[in-house]
Amino acid sequence: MRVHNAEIVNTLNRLADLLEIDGENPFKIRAYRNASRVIGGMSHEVSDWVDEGKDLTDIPGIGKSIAEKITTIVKTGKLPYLKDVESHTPAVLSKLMRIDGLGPKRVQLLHEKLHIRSIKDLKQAISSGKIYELAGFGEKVAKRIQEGIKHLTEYESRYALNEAVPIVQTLLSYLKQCPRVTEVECEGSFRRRKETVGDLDILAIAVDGKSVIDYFIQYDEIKEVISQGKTRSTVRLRSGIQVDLRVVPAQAFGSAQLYFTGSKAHNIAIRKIALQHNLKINEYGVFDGNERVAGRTEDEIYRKIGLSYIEPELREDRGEIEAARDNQLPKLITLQNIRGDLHSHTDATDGNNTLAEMAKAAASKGYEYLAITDHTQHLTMVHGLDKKRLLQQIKKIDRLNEQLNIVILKSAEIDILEDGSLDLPNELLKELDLTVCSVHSKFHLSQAKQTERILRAMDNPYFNILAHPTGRLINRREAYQVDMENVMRAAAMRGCVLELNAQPERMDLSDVQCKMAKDMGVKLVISTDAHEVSQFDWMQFGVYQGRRGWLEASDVINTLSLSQLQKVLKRR
Ligand code: DGT
Ligand code: CA
Ligand code: CA
Ligand code: ZN
Repeated sequence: MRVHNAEIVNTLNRLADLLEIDGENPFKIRAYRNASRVIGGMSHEVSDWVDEGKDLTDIPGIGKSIAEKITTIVKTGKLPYLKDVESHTPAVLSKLMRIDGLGPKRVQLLHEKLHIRSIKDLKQAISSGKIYELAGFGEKVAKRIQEGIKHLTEYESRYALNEAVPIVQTLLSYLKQCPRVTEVECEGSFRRRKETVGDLDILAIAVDGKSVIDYFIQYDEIKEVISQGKTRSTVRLRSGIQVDLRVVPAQAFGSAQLYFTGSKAHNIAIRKIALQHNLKINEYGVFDGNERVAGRTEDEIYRKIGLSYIEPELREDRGEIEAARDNQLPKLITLQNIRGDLHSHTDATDGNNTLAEMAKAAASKGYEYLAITDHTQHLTMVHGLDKKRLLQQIKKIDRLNEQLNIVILKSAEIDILEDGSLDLPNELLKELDLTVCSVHSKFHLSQAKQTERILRAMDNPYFNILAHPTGRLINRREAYQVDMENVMRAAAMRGCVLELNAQPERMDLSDVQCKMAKDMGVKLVISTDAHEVSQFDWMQFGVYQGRRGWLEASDVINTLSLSQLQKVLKRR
């Protein structure tokens, strides 16, 4: 049995929710939430650390008591302390906490007075009007809860791609050990590299489906077998994610891949094209009347209907089919195209590694350059660099640059203040090789004001990169209100660059926004915003997102050589 980060995250979150409903000490609760967030964003598996005997308290945000609990979860798959808590506060209440409009106090009240234990109970209490008997539950609150329930079912139980990756890897390697399986792959939104995935769609080639299903349901990460047939089965894993497995013969693998990779919209569009060729496509093959004319590979299927091969990331029916017909598909960016990272932090501010450690790690990735972008001092970051410390860092970089086989670029992450000015004077900005500018405060300005703020900032000739341009945190914070089209137009005109931030919880720009930027001629940069060396690995996820946004190497400035990059950064 292997315990993945997603399972640890779920367990700690549930614990925090239930303790909050119990009215436990807020500091303790915050510590659990914080730990869960840190683990959710990690690029390596905590269970590997435990196996290697590493000290979990080395992970920032994880103290001794939580480290012990995590170790228990990893080693036993259980947490006795959570069981204790659940004995008086039912686990389902944690789900109710996710609903907008319901905090711990209200959930506690609902449970105690109305014995509500599920969303169904809650809906009933609203429709019967029982809920209005409780203090503080008026029509307005009830309405908000109803909206919240809708929102919950949209977002609930989607997993960040980085959480899904190790879950898929272990499952695939298990299935590959099944002697009857000749090929196995994960399709669906996972193969399309969506930023979040709902469930996993596994496809295996084998002649004898039943023996593969029998083998599959022995998998030790399975919590519950939901259905089990001769060639398909659905299960829920301990990490909470649902898995659909289908077994097909080799001759239909391509058509099954195409079907289960989706998206649904892409499939529907492909079928229409097939009909124009008097062919019928389904998950078993391409048929001319009753005769199967293709199906073994996706490539052969696309060609049969007059299209060139379409990469999974593009399959959303957003113009890829027309482009494939006209031989106009983009040559998508790959991780190998990336020559450096232009957003990273050190232990001089809120990072966990030294400047030299970060630079060496970037060099070992084969990068030509790395920009160090520690925060400058401002209202939200009291430990940010002031003028003196920034100048010291610049000197340190000069010395290191003589020793290392990577060029460290001098930079800083600079706040865009409410009035659109930058939080460092131009006399200091001119000492830097580039600037990374971002909104870290006043998220709630009106759209007009927020847009104006960013445009004013871009007017500064030292402004290079707009970092995490929407400010959203997936499942946690909505994007701030901004007229993105206006921002992109301004960026294109001024030669400013927009960042695609590869932190798993940020991933802004979205795929659609990446494509919009490309179409508007705005240059992008894919950056990890790494706060420790292992986070450089997030680059892969940024590249996936960029591929979904049709980006080619030429759209992204950190595919350039250093000298070409320096030209782009020279606005002045
Ligand atoms: P997810 O799981 O919500 O992240 O998204 P997907 O795209 O993985 O969707 P899922 O798991 O419901 O189905 C997997 C694929 O199966 C989907 O991408 C396309 C195909 N599919 C599912 N339902 C339909 C359908 O009603 N019509 C067609 N043409 N294809 C479907
Ligand atoms: Ca799926
Ligand atoms: Ca599915
Ligand atoms: Zn940053």
